[in-house]
Amino acid sequence: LAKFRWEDPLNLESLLTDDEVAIRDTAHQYCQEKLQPRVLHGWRTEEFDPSILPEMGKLGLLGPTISGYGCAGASNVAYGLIAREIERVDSGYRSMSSVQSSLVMHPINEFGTEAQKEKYLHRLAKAEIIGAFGLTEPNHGSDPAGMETTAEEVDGGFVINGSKTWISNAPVADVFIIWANCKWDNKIRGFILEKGLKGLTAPPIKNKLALRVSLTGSVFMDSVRVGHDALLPKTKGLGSPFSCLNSARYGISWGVMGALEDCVDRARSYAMERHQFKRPLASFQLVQKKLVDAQTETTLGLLASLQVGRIKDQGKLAPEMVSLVKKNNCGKALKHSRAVLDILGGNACADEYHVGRHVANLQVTNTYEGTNDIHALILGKAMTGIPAFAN
Ligand code: TGC
Ligand code: FAD
Repeated sequence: LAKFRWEDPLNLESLLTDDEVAIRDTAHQYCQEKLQPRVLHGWRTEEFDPSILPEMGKLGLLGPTISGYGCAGASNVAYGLIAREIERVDSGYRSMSSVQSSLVMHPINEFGTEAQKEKYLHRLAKAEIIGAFGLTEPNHGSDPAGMETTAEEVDGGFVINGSKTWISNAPVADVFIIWANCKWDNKIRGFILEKGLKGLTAPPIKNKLALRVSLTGSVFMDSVRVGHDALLPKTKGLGSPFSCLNSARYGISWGVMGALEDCVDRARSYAMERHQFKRPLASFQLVQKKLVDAQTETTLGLLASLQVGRIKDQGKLAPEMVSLVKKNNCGKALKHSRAVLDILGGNACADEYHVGRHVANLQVTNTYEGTNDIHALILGKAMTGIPAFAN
């Protein structure tokens, strides 16, 4: 009989290519050796560490699925494995890197001109410049179709007016992918705005209860003038930002499983060492059940994301597949990280034990890029043909 390995119960490892294993190992080593020692300082201070994204860029971890422009041209599964390793340390680190890769580099690669790709992609891949993605607005989160940000065509280019909120990386961004309703045909398009433009400001949102190692901000655009070359010409309609979300949501589905794996590892070790009633906590049935339930969901969630990644690599992805794994994995990560946190007893309250930090982060991952309930409605529409969110 084969030996059961609780760390990888259904042998996910056997389903990865050699290249994917190598990329995963590079990411794992970097994250454990370089990121993990910095996470508590970042969490306690909310200070942005400007060396982190360039370090990731040096290892080829940014925009890894893009071919050319200094990017690795790796598989979507490799991208997922990277997200899992980064989020094993902290969702905020994964957030700053996945915005750069999926929400800034991806739209430029997908919807940009050759000149835009040449101008931005190399530098984004090395994180010489940092990007942000502005879709959410103060009055329009789950319902971006109602956005109030506008673009008006004027002599020599466009004028952009509006505001965005809860935008990852915004306070340190050099480039902003901003989605705006174009006044001339009422269609939503993407624009590349550069830091320093007159009328563009991006103040931070401080004192967050989660994702404290990554910066989040608002973006205000008061008659910001840009040239015609700021338009991402292949964007047209809400499907364009949503197609970027397909990529980012897919990455999150892997990432949150990494965070849950870290919670399980830590809670299990704690339960093995800590004694009550003259026995290790790990000997109590209720404790074992919490660990097993969490590890089961991690195993199933990772295999589901692997299958979605393979389908994505074959170019046969339906967006609803991404909704399924984003919804399931984020919801399960939140629920089971919360359950295994109980194993730490009073120490759950101490940030050195790390699990509580993951739990706080996982509330946000279950919310951004479409809340758990919004993904239920996307899947409900697919099952019934009836859109529950539409008028
Ligand atoms: P709906 O009528 O369903 O669709 C409008 C057009 O878009 C197309 N479409 C998609 N295309 C590609 N991929 C997808 N996933 C797509 N979903 C829809 C659709 O075919 C249609 O095309 P067309 O040609 O017919 O016009 O639009 P709706 O307004 O009814 O949408 C409803 C809903 C709920 C699905 C949508 O609004 C939604 O997904 N809301 C959630 C919003 C969201 O996810 N925001 C994320 C902001 S970014 C973020 O959170 C980054 S955090 C990053 C980090 O820090 O890691
Ligand atoms: P709302 O849309 O107001 O929803 C509030 C509640 O109502 C939710 O529970 C929701 O599920 C529910 N609800 C809404 N509509 C329905 C319905 N039809 N049926 C049933 N329930 C419904 N956005 C970006 O564009 N770029 C970023 O980089 C980015 N980064 C973020 C980083 C952080 C730390 C956070 C917290 C958010 C970020 N966001 C970003 C925004 C995020 O995508 C939104 O917060 C999210 O989409 C939800 O929108 P909302 O906050 O306006 O909530």
